[in-house]
Amino acid sequence: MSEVNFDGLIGPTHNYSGLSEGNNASKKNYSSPSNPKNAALQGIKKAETLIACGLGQGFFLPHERPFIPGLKKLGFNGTDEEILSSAFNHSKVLLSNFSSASSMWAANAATISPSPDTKDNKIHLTPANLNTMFHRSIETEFTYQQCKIIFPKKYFEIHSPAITISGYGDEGAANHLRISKSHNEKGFEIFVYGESGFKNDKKSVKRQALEVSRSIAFNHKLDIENTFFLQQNLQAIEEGSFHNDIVSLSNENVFIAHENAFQNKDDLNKMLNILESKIDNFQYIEISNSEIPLKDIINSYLLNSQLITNSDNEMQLILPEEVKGFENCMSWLDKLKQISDVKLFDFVDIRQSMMNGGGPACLRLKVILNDEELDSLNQNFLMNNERLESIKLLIEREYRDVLYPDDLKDPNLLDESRRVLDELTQIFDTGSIYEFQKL
Ligand code: SUG
Repeated sequence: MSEVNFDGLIGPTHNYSGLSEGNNASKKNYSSPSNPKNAALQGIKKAETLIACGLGQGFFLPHERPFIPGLKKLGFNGTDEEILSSAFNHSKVLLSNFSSASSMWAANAATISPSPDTKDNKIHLTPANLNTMFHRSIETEFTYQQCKIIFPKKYFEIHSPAITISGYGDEGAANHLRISKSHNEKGFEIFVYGESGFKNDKKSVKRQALEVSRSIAFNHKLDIENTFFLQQNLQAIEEGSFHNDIVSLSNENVFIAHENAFQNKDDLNKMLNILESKIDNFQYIEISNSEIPLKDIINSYLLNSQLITNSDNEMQLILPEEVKGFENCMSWLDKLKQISDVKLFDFVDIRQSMMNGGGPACLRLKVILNDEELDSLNQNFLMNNERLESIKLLIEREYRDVLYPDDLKDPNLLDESRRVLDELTQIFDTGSIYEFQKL
């Protein structure tokens, strides 16, 4: 069994529109100029780091943005140019919502349960409904379509997105952890939620409903004894941990979390006792507030790193460069080497994504597969040198160096984006999958 990551290829409209309440970076960088070309190349370089570790690497295609069909549904009409300009004049925020490149954060694309965990030995996948933030909710349909193209029915059960409960949604793998002796063994799956969808507590934005998490666990045919539900710490949410993958992470037998990651210590301890007794060499590493205060965990994105088992069977952490600015995080990494199986560290520059609150782990959807399942994937979505080179050339040629949120109304940007997507469908050999290609 091995880990393959599908990253969201960063699209040509990457921008800072301040759309995500509760996400500090998104709010802080509102209306700053973005650098789409640089962003996309940084994302690719991060993926290449994972390839160099010996892991399989795929990409999801960017979504069609600005999304003209969505604007039409709201009643904007005329030529594309007229639609963009009347939407912008009606509300800049509205146009930004239909123009975000947010599908880059593939950790929010879906929740996946690998085959050793499920009763029918199929891999179960549920595309996230992302209902809490409008700009993200419009990703679901195209993600669902892509999943059906990439992951074949013979091995994958692809569920329709979960129901939405008032303002709460499902944020996919960003709120899901798996712990197992090794990738091969049946694992324990942890679903992390913000609140019950039926509690109307709007003090802070809680994105994931308990009931939705439960429905996914149920649909994925998991063994209830191996499934846990933990609530995100409410203070952590208020301070900016809008997803659980900012304050905890796991890989095989290693589970790392900040002291303030989870709300209910009793639930956590009960679960830890079970994991301790069932998993050989289970390593739970808790970071205390005195070691690294919650605010530094959130600002550094230390735990939004990708913890992987590389092809030499060593555990390796892929961290954002920003961590180097935090002395307490750097000394904790020294300690981690001494006390755990995690021995290797790589730092990646994904600053453009970080400025919208997306670290290394946000940019990828992790899929655990055996060889047969891996061979069954649509290989056009998996990266080799040739495909990566074609994508890089396209980005160099077509992406803008600089983009301001107001540029989203520029009809040339729409044309450029369509050219990019059109060419990507040729590189990935998908046929016509975008709405504008079907006209
Ligand atoms: O949903 N940012 C994303 C960041 C997602 C990070 N993902 C994980 N933690 N797994 C979000 O808040 C900002 C868009 C803007 O403001 O323009 C944004 O959508």
